[in-house]
Amino acid sequence: MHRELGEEGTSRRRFLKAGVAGLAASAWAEDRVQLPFDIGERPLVKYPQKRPLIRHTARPPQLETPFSVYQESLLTPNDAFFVRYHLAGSPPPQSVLSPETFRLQVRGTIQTPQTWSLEMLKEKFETVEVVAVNQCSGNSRGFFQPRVPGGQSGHGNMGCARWRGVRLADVLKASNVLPQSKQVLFDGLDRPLVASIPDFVKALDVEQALDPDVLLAWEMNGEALPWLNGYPLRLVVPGHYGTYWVKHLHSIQVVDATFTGFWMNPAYRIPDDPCAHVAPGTTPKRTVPINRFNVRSFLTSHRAGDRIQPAGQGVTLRGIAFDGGSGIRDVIVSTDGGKQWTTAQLGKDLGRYAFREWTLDWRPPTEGSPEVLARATNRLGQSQPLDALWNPAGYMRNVVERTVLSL
Ligand SMILES: Nc1nc2c(c(=O)[nH]1)N[C@H]1C(S)=C(S)[C@@H](COP(=O)(O)O)O[C@H]1N2
Ligand SMILES: [Mo]
Repeated sequence: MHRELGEEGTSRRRFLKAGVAGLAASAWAEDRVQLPFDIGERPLVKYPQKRPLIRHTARPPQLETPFSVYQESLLTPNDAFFVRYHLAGSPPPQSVLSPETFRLQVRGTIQTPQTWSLEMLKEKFETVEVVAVNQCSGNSRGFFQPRVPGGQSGHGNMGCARWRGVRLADVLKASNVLPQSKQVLFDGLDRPLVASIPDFVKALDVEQALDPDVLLAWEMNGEALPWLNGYPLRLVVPGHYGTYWVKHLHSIQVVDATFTGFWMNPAYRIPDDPCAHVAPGTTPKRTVPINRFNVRSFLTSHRAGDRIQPAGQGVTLRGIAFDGGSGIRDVIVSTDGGKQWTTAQLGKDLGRYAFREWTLDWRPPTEGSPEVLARATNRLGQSQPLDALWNPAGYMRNVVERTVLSL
């Protein structure tokens, strides 16, 4: 059974651990957390440059941000930012990621193939910044009913950071993209360990790749990218699911056809339907590559089961909302399970790709178990469904979440 929304359990149990898995710091005991669904128990594990995070798999490392982090600050600290990899040969060892020897190749249907060092990129092109959310397509997959295969994650496979780098468009223009070009392929330095697993290569249409908001970034929240988040260079595709944000990026290839590599087809595809859903248990007739985020919002100030403190006084409910880049128009909040709704106050605007804070001053009732819902609408008028939509890969959950509090 689901515990209503909420978060990974706060009571930690200590388990004896026989050895050290993967890159995790050596430890004989590990803390464990309970994500708020069946089969949601996971270890909390510390990796280099990271605080203890919720580990889904060790090889490759897949680490989820504990939800309490979103209450801490609007920008997700680097040491708490989630980590996602596909290939067993990930992350590439630090020894091959030296900024001195690192090179980015640009080739394909362009007039001028180029090889860039980090230094040269920084010197030659204008440095720009964007605050943007990175969210995995399967964020919140663990809540899907009926269940679907794939990482059963809570809501912590998302984060918002200030990214700094150069525009991909500037780098492509310096190579003179030929008119027949259709797509741009991105490859990182991680590798499959067996030949049957295809290398992780992602494609954007040329028009998307020339969007001035797409960056080649080396910095996150004012520091070099952490090793596990793509050091020394990654693609940042604001408003688009994390699958396109290729880490340890070392090769850009412009092509004159639609790329059909495994990680574009059949992987990371959604039903070709405005809401990307099909009836539970069925298979979509047509699919398209996953692309922009739909609208989401979360309560971050309180967790399921939290007692409202101090009793009998007004409290402020606080949360976050974001979408695929139009920006948040409004957030409405209900504290009675969805009967009545009040418009929340929006916080500082860090840009149309960022988490937008919302707050609502509220006087709780004197009895009962208030059920809090938040529903965001973006500037295109798109909002969140009250009933969860389903698709076979467990992508793009954006139902209005419910949090039951106690008095
Ligand atoms: N090189 C490389 N880049 C990658 C991936 C990968 O497996 N290898 N996974 C992608 C996916 S699916 C996601 S959700 C994001 C996660 O970014 P993060 O690990 O920095 O949080 O990285 C993307 N970039
Ligand atoms: Mo992802």
